[in-house]
Amino acid sequence: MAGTRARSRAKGAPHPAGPAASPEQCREYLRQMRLIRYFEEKAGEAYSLGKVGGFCHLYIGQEAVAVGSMAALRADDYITTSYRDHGHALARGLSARSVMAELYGKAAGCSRGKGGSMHLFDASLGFLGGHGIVGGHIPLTAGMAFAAKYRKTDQVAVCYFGEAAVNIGSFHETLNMAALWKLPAIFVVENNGYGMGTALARASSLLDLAHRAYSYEMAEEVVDGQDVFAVRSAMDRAVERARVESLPTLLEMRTYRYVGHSMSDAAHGTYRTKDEVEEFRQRDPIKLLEAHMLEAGMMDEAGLKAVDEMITAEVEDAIVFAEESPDPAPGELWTDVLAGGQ
Ligand SMILES: Cc1ncc(C[n+]2csc(CCOP(=O)(O)OP(=O)(O)O)c2C)c(N)n1
Ligand SMILES: [Mg+2]
Repeated sequence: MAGTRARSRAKGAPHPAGPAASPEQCREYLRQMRLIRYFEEKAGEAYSLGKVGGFCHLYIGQEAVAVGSMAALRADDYITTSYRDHGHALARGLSARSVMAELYGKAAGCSRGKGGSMHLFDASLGFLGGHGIVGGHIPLTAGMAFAAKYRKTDQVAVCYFGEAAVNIGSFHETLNMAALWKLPAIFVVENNGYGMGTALARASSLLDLAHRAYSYEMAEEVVDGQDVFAVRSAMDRAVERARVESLPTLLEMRTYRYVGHSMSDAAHGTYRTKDEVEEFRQRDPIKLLEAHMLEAGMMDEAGLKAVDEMITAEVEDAIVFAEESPDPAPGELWTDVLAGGQ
């Protein structure tokens, strides 16, 4: 079946026992993943009600990738991502209020209401987009890595993108340059099996996408993107390689999105079956983590409920905040739009 080989690890083996994460760290992973999941569900609802304009691409199913990988970063590292960016922004520490307000196009949004869902930014957190052009941000990330190396700051630049971007020319140009110039960059391909409605096998001659790194003599790793611990440990290795040795890595995170590509296609789309989605839901990253925590005695049902209540309150508060916030003032129309422009 189309894309089966490339997605096999997302179905993969049961959750590995005994990951080296403290109970506190596990609770924090769970809090962030549940926050993203609920935020996305409510963002989808707000979009359907016409309260959010433009495009909206939800991250439901892929939460372990953003959460596990961001946990390995330092506060001054650089991050770029694609239009499917809400989860990355929240995992990086942008507040639910500032992200929701941005979706609503309000002045209190992280991009002052002018970026919307696909263009979340917060330079103070090194979060440099939110980019709508497939693969467009990959060379930008190499520039950030180059800046870090040039200034000898030992910062790392991380770039998240979907598997459809690996056939874009700039991906290859950037990987070549990053390897040649030994840049402290980490390229994280989130292989969810589909680029819009096109299965990977219909678009790529190579299904093991991490192997693309071989062409550039770059380190690579295939990772179970549904397992937050596997994501974290692969990212730890890549960060060390970047920060200490100033060398790039390509990480292929095998994951799956449980909802449509964007709000314009049906829940599971016509390009895959309900059964397929159901099969992948068996390895829901949140359920896997919860099962581990319950089994290890780190959390009981009451503890899970308390996490739920906390994140529900946070997201509900973000919605009220977004709804009640003012639109950008008309006088702001030309500010922050063009460098030096008025
Ligand atoms: C250069 C370019 N071509 C086409 C598009 C339209 N487009 C938007 S998302 C998308 C699919 C990308 O899929 P993938 O990279 O796998 O990321 P995912 O949506 O699965 O996260 C396409 C073709 C675009 N935004 N930019
Ligand atoms: Mg994809």
